[in-house]
Amino acid sequence: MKSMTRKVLILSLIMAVIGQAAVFASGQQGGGAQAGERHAIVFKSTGNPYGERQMGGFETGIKEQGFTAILRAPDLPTAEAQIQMIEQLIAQRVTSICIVGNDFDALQPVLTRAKNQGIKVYSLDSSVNPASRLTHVNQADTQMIGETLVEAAFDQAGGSGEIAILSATSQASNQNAWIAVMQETLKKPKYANLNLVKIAYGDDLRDKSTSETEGLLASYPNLKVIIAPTTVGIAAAAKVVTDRGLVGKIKITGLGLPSEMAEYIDNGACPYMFLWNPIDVGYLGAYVATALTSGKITGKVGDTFSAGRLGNYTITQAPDGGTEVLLGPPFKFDKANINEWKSVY
Ligand code: RAM
Repeated sequence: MKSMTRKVLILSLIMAVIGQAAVFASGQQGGGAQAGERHAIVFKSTGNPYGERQMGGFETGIKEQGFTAILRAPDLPTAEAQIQMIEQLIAQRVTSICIVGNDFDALQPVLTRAKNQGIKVYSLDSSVNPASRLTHVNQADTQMIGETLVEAAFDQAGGSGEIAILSATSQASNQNAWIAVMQETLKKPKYANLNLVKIAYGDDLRDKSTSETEGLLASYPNLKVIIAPTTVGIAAAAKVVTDRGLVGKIKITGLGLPSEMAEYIDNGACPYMFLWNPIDVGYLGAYVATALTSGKITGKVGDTFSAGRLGNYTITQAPDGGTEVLLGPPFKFDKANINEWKSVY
C-alpha cells in the first residue's frame, strides 16, 4: 500500500512536470506567435562589447516596432559555428536573419537554405557575398575607412617608418575589405616611406590579440604604428603598449570603442582613433529587417525606407557588386572628445 501511494505520488509528479513543460513550450510558442515576427541577428562571437552594443541596438529597433528579437553569437568567431546557429534559426522558422559574417562565401549554402524557406536574409557590419544576402548594412564607407586609417598611421608615424596591422580573423570580410583599401592607399606616392611590415590576426579574442601584439613588438623593434581595425584588437594593443612602458614610442590607432579606449587616449597610447555608433548600426538593421519583411524594400538600389529615430535611408550600390545601406561617416575620437563619448558606447 505504501509503495502504491509512492507510485501514485511519483506518477502525479511526472504528470505535473510534463504538464509544466507543455505550458512552458506552448508559452514560448504562444509568445512568439503573439509577438508576430521574430527577427534574428547572429554576431561574430560572444564576449565582444562592440557586438553587445550592436545587438542591443538591433533589439531596441525590433522591440519598438512590436516584434521579437533573437540575439545570437557563437563562442568562437568561425563560419562553422555560425552555420550551426543559422540551421537552428531556420528550424525555428524565424522571420529574418541578420548575419554579421565570419566568412564572405562559406555561409552561402546555409543562407540560401534560409532564403528558400522564405526567411529574409541580409548582412550587417561584416558582409556575406551578394548571392547570400538581400542587402548589407554598412557602418561607414569602406574606402573612406581604409584611407582614413592609412592617413592616421602616416600622421602618427611622422610620415615614414614601419607600420603593422592587427586585424580580427583572417576571414572577416569587413576587416579584409578595409585592409584591401589600406594596401591600395599605401601605394600612393604620399605614403612611399611607410612600410607595412606585417598583418597579424588576433581573431577578436583578447588573449590572442595581446600575444599577436607582443609578437609584432618582438619581431619589429622599429615599429612606429599599429593600425587595429577592430575594437578588440585596438584595446589589446593599447594595453600592451601601456603595460610595457612604450607609450610615445609606438602609437596605436584604428577602430575602437570609446568606453574601452578612453584610458589609452588619455595616456597617449592611442593619440586618436575612429568608429561609428554600433548601437545605431544594429538599430538600422532592425528597420531593414521589417522593411524587407513588409515588402517595402526588396534590397535593390533606390529602395527607400524609414528607420525610426534615424530617419530615411536609401539602398545604394555596394563596392562588392551587391547593395548596401550606409549608416554614415566614421567619427574621430581624441583627447578633446573622448570623455563625452566613453559613457555612450
Ligand atoms: C570588432 C568587430 C566588428 C568591427 C569592429 C570595428 O568589434 O570585428 O565586426 O566592426 O571591431
